Amino acid sequence: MAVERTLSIIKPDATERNLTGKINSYIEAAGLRIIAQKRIRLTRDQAEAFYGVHKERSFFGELVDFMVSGPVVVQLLEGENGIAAYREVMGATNPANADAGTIRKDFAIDVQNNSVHGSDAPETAAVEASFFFSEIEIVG
Ligand code: RTP
Ligand code: MG
Repeated sequence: MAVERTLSIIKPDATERNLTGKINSYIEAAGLRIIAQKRIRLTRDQAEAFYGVHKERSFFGELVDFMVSGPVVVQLLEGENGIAAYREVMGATNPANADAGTIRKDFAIDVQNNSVHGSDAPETAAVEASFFFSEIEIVG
């Protein structure tokens, strides 16, 4: 196993309900370290670019509307097998299918308002990290 970094976003449904600290406690309990973090408001261009891989999907417009609807907290996480470790504690995309004890099971509202994003592979993690953070913002 290798130490990996992964990009996390605490989504608008969660910041709206003041859940940042609770979600961070799940992240840290999973053995991941928050090595960079900031609260921002995504522009429509940024949200469209970030989720560009989904632009042909039926839910793309709604997804972008949701991601710009309020503040988000973007974070860089680091830990052993970090990408998979975070996906595991996030739980399934649809909270109805998420395992007990996961962030989405405990906090998500529905398949769209699902509280967190996590990178899905080393290549996307690197691209997503540099989308939001410069080297001087990261203290590993
Ligand atoms: P994410 O990229 O945010 O970490 O989520 P994911 O990998 O678990 O799911 P993905 O398939 O990449 O979908 C990205 C986000 O789009 C919204 N979504 N809405 N209405 C729908 O059927 C639907 N499906 C997905 C969710 O916010 C999902 O996390
Ligand atoms: Mg995804």
